[in-house]
Amino acid sequence: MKLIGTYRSPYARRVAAALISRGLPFEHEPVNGYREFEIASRYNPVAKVPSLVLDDGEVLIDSTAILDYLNELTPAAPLIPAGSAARRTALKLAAIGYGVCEQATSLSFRGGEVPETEATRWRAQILGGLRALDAAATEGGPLQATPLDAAAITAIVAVEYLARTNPGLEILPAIPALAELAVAHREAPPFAQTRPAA
Ligand SMILES: N[C@@H](CCC(=O)N[C@@H](CS)C(=O)NCC(=O)O)C(=O)O
Repeated sequence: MKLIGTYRSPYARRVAAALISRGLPFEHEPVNGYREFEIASRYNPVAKVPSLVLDDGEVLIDSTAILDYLNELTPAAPLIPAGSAARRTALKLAAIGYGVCEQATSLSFRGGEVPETEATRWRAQILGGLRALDAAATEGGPLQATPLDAAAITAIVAVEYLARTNPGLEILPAIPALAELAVAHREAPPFAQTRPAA
């Protein structure tokens, strides 16, 4: 398999972290979706990363769809837990982590250009998402399950992405359980091996 997408993209990074966490070998082509349109569009008609090129040449796009595929490869340690309620919870939490990344991107790229009301809404969306993840990261919560599932991987990637792209927000004191989860896994291979330079 070959993963297309720089780890500066939280979406590419969560796929890489999932691959590493499940011991799935892959090559990596660190394409920047914003700056390398031509290369990104070779894999994805809408020129976004990540894409995942399978060994038979099939190309998967979109991190959520890619994680769903990886989940099929790892039935002994599912990335998306089996069972209706657990599955719904994991997908919901992963979507919240994804949403935090989206709004963090908007805030860091365009926060200075938009009316303050818009930036305030983005900050509130980020905080709302992080608080929901924090509640799920408390003792016995779904984000505490081991091995880490797609939701927990996304949550950790989201916290690190937010800290890197919006360092002024100082949000960590408001989300102690989630911050602790991120710290506990900071040096684990899925995160240490995919962390972009500051
Ligand atoms: N839904 C997609 C979103 C991917 C995405 O927005 N990737 C960004 C990089 S973080 C990108 O390549 N953007 C290029 C562009 O929008 O022109 C996924 O989960 O993979």
